[in-house]
Amino acid sequence: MRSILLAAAAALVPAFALAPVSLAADQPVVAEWPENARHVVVRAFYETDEQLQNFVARTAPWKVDRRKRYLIVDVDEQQAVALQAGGFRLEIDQARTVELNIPASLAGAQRNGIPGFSCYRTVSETYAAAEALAMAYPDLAAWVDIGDSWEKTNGFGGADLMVLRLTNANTGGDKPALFTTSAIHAREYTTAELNTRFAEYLLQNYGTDADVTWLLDYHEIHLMLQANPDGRRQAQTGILWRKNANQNYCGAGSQDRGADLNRNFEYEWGCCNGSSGSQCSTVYRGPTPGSEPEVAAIQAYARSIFDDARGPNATDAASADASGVYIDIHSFSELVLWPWGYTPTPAPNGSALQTLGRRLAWFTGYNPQQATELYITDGTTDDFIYGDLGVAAYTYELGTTFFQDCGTFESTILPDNLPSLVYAAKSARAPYLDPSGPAVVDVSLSPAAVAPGESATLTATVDDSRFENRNGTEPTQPIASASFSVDTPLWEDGVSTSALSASDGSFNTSSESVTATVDTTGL
Ligand code: 0X9
Ligand code: ZN
Repeated sequence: MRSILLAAAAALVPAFALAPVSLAADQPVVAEWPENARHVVVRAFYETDEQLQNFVARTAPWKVDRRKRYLIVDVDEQQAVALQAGGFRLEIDQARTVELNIPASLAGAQRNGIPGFSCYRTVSETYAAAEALAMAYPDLAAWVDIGDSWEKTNGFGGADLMVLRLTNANTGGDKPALFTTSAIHAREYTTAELNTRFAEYLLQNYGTDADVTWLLDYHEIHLMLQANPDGRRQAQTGILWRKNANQNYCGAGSQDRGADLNRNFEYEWGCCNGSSGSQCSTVYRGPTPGSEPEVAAIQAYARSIFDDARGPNATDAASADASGVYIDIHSFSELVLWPWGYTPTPAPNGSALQTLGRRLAWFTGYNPQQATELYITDGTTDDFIYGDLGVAAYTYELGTTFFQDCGTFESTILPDNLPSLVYAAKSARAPYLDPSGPAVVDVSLSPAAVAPGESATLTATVDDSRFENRNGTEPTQPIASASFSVDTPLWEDGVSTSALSASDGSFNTSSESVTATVDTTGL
C-alpha cells in the first residue's frame, strides 16, 4: 500500500484541499488525483529511449533524468491516463504539485517584480532597467531595437524585441562578440534576471575591476534579456507559459497557443522527431522554419554580429581560430549543453565545444554534455548559431525549477553563473583554442600604485585544471610559460611581452603561481 500525503499542502493552499489517500501500488495515479488540482506534477518512469523520445517530440518535460529513467511533467487527468496507457509508470511529485497550485500573488509589501518572486523583474521592469543603464552609461551601453514581437507585429500591443549592447564606444578594432538570449521560454523565471544582472555587473564594475574594464574595451557583449516578451507577460502572471503568444496556432484564446521558439530555428528544422507539428503542443515547431518574428529577429541579429566561420556541409568544421560565443539561457536542470541537438553525432568542432563547455560548467558544477544526451531536439537556437555560422553555441539550464525561489537565485544561481558568463565573454576571441589553455586568475600588483620608474611585483595563478569533470575528464597539461604585456593586449601585432617565472622555481604542474617584476620606466 502507498500512502499519498498531500495533506500538508492544504494548510498552505486552502483552495487545494487534499485528503491523504491509500491505494495499492498497481492502482493508476488518477485514482489518487488530488481534489481541486487541475494539473498535477508527476514523475513518469519510462523503459526505452524510444519511449522517451516519442514523449519529447510531443511535449516539453520539466526535466529528464536519463540515469533513473524518468521525466517530470505537469499533466491533467486525461494526459495522465494517456501516459499510463503509453507504458509510463506515474508517481505524483508532491512538492512540485503543491508549488504549481499556489496562486501567484503580490505578497505583503511587494510592489515590484513577478508576483511572489520579487527578485525577478517583469518585462516592463526589465526594459526600464535596460533603458536606464543605456542612459547612465552612454559610452558603454546601447539599447537596440531588433524587431517586433508577434503581438506587436500583428497589432495586439506586444513589445519591441530589444538587445542591450555593451562595449566601450571609444575603443575601436575588431571586437569579438558574446551574444546571450534569455527567457525564450517564458516560464523560465531565473534566466532573464541572470542576464540583466550580468549587464549591471559589467557596467557597475567598469573602470574599477580590471577584467570587466578589459572585457568592455576589447569585446562586444549583446544581451537579449527578454527574447519572448509576449510569452513572458503571460508567464509572469504565474502560469506555465512556454511558447510565444501567436494566436494563429491552437486558437486565439487558448493558453496552449503559440510556437515553441526553441523548435522554430531554421537549421535542420523539424528534421528528427525532436519537435511537434501539432499546434497545441508545447514543442510546436511552427508552420515553416523561422516563421516566428522573434526567431527571425534573433537569426538576423546573429548573422549581423557574427562572421560565418563554417562551410555548408554538416561535417564542415569552423576554423579553429573562429571567434564568437553564443549562450541561450534556459531553466532548469543544472546543465551546460552544446550542439548538436538534432543528432548524437558529435559536431565537427565537438571536442573544442566540449572543452569550453567543461570550463563554463566549472563555475556552477552543472553537468556538461552534448545536447542529445538530454534528448533529441530540432530547430533549437544553439544548432542554428553553430550550424549556420560556426559560432561556439551553448544552452545553460539554470537551477532546479521554473518558478525558482528568490533565496536560491540570489545565493546560488546568480553568484555561480556570473563568473561563468564572464569566462564566456573572455573566451569569445578564440573559443575553440583559448579554453584548452590555462586560465589566468588572481592577478595582483604590489604595491597597487607606483610612481613612474619604480618597480612593482606582479603575481598571478595560471591554472589549467578548472574543468567540470563529472561527465568525462578533460586532459590538462603542465604550464609551460607565462608572459604579460602592459597596456597593449597580447593578441595585437608588435606587442612587447615580458616573461613571468614560476614562484616555486619550475614550470611543471597544471597550476602554477607566477611572478614578475614590472619595470614602469616611461609609463
Ligand atoms: O527542450 C528544450 O528546449 C530545452 N529544455 S527546456 O526545459 N528549457 O525547455 C533543452 C534543449 C536541449 N537541446 C538543445 N539545446 N539543443
Ligand atoms: Zn527552455
